[in-house]
Amino acid sequence: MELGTRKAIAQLLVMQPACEGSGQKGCGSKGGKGKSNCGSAAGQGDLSPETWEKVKNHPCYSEEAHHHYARMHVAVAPACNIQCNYCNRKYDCSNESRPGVVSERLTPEQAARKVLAVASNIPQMTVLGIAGPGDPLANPEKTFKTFELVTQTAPDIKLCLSTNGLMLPEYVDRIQALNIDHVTITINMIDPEVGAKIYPWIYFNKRRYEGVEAAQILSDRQLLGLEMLTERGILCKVNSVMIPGVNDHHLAEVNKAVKSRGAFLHNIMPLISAPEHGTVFGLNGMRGPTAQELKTLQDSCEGEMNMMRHCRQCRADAVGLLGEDRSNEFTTEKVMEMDVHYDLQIRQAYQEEVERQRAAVVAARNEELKTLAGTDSNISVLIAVASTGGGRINQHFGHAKEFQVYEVSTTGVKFVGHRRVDHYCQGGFGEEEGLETVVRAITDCAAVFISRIGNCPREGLLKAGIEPVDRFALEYIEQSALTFFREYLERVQSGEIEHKRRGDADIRQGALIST
Ligand code: CLF
Ligand code: SF4
Repeated sequence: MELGTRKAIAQLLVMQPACEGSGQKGCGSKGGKGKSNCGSAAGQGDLSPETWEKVKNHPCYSEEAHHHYARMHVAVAPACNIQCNYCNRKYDCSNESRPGVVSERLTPEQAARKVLAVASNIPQMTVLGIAGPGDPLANPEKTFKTFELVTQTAPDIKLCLSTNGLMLPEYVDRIQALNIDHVTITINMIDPEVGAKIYPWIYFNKRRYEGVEAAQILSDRQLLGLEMLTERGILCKVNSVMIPGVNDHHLAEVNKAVKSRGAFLHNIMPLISAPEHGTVFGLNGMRGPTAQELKTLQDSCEGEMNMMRHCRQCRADAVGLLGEDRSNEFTTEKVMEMDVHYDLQIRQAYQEEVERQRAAVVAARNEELKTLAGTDSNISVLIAVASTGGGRINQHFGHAKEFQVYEVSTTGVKFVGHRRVDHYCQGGFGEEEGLETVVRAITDCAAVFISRIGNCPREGLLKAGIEPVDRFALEYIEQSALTFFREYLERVQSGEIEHKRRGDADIRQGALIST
């Protein structure tokens, strides 16, 4: 490697401390054949080498990868061919993060330049997704043109598509021809009676359909599209929005149906619903699930296939690691002025370094896990963690915009979700009200791991029965969680503390702020 390249990597690693390792078990299953275990040392588990190659640096398809690798979306697809009662694409706000929300719509040419600009600045950006703000396959020419341009100029970037599935059967061949290896279909029902409560209409074959008839057509097309993709070896993820009182009890059936058709991963996400979003569900006061309701459903489906639990319900123009949004750094105006220098060698060298560190973290976790071998206990605890990425506990309590939540037991440590919060520190001062929202978001956790914390929030958390832990600052999350858990069991055994079942937590919606 040339000296210049080495210098560039060193510089990037200093600029991007998030590229440090993690030891989380990967998610996913064998392409086309349902559940498998990705819990081996490097996260590969029993995936075939070909499948592993596809998922290892995709932040959505591998939970482990999401600590290290970033994705970006380009908003080239404004139109949609169906209406979902949880969607309103008119609303935009820089403080808002949810699917369908964007600040700028791009042409394919603008999008391709933006991809190069991001790839030059964020070498761990490995995936380009088109996810809206409407439906990519209701805008097929813009969508496929964008993918074509990116394939020509940045061939190492994985292509990813997210669709409602209505037009999917028509485009499966084109998707395959363009090497789009990852497709997400949002499937909220397989029963059209349930579907009629979610979709007021669809527009198909130059005709508008409503009610049960519309839902039946949509469901048939979604399942057909899924089958066609998996037959061709394309990895499919199914997203489902959990809508309490509408499809919450039905999603286990959806899970079985998509598994039997070869879906790789199922992502059950909470409904985002508030009156100010102007959606039908929001205006009708439909609530989203609580944290425990969501986890219970995900846990119940996990026996059927692997569940994605790290989804951040991104904007259609999101940029960065999941859980951060750097889209403001890459507006069209800024991208046009940027000196774009896409260097494949630098990107590859950077990613090799990420892989080296990732493997080291997995090894550290596995070593720590050995200390629990032979321990017999049915206790499990949830732990909230403030992290900016890299699998490390590296964020000040007051700066956290979200907490990652892990469940620890004698069998190991697993990522179970994230909780968005308002910054506790506003303008350098802690907010009493801010602490209350944090406590509500992580009240089901026994401890919160942070790199630092002030005295006021420390006392407030202790009062709420949540132990603030800063002694693992900058250490690996999973290794630290296992150490904490081993000591927790010892403290319970000695009578120093009492293990209690904790309450349910709020899922805070739409508070991710662009930086
Ligand atoms: Fe984007 Fe979706 Fe591809 Fe990921 S997002 S198109 S698969 S690159 Fe990921 Fe964002 Fe969740 Fe989507 S966290 S909303 S699952
Ligand atoms: Fe909105 Fe997507 Fe539903 Fe279309 S398919 S209405 S863009 S959520």
